[in-house]
Amino acid sequence: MQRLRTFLDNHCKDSDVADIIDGLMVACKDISHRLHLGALAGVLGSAGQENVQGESQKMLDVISNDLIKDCLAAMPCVRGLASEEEPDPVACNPDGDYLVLFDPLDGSSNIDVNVTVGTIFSILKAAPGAAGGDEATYLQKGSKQVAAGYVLYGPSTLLVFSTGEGVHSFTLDPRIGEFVLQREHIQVPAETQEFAINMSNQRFWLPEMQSYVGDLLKGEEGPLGKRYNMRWIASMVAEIHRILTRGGIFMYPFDNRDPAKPGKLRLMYEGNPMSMLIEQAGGKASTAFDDIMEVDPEAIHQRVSVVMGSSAEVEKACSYHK
Ligand code: FDP
Repeated sequence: MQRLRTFLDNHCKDSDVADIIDGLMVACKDISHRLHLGALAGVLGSAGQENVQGESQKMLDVISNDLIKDCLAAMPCVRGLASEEEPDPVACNPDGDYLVLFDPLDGSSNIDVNVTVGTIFSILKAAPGAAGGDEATYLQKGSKQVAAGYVLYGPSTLLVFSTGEGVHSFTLDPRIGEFVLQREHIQVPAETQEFAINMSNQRFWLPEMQSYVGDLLKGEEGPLGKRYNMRWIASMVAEIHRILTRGGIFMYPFDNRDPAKPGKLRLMYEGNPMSMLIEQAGGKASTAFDDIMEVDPEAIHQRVSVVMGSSAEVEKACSYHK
């Protein structure tokens, strides 16, 4: 049995990054505990307010955000943080070298129905002298991430992360309160017969995406020559975890439902960290036109079109957009 801290000490070149991941898990264990208590913890339901994206916040969105914020702010190596639930980046310790971006509780519309949700994080190096509250210092491409990961709160609580040398997963053992190593160097199979997309948005997608998904639905009689199965959990962490476990393709493409919101997912704390994990595991992550991790960010809460998973299938989806 290998504990998370031992693994980080042996595998992380930078002890600050090890400290951040280890420290974040203090908050994530607390979130996990509250989620598993559910109604007994009195934390279900709406917080009665909206976040910066205009989405209604759940009580647990707010609690998780506060827990992670407090945890990071206490770390000397963290210069600043940015969260889905914070309108602006928050300065922490001026001498810290790192910026942490996170979605405290992704898939939170699933909380009240007791379905898997997760915390997503991305770690970037801060530019010398930049202030932790300065948005510009966060606007780095995904390819600059020094680490990324998620914690999945499901039947068991899992941590999956990469520091740029493969993807590893850990399971929280509630009997000892520690994350223990489960799988090292996870690989996504290149081929798949499973796709995930919210089909109710079909009429709003680009014609190219409609044509690709149309061909998936034609199965073995269509041009792709095989029968596909579909999954939609409506929780990106659960969806990406399934793909890291058995392959698949996950898509949340840009659509024309609301011109002010061309896509649903956020680049800096959803698209980029998940892309790093998928690519470190041998998969591909694209906007359908370009690599997600090569998108030049213009704002902290920027949205991105997402097509990621098994490499051969992502390439196929992208070929419809050429
Ligand atoms: P949620 O809004 O519940 O936080 O991050 C956005 C996200 O969930 C993803 O986790 C999930 O994949 C997607 O939105 C679900 O979108 P739909 O509501 O369109 O199904």
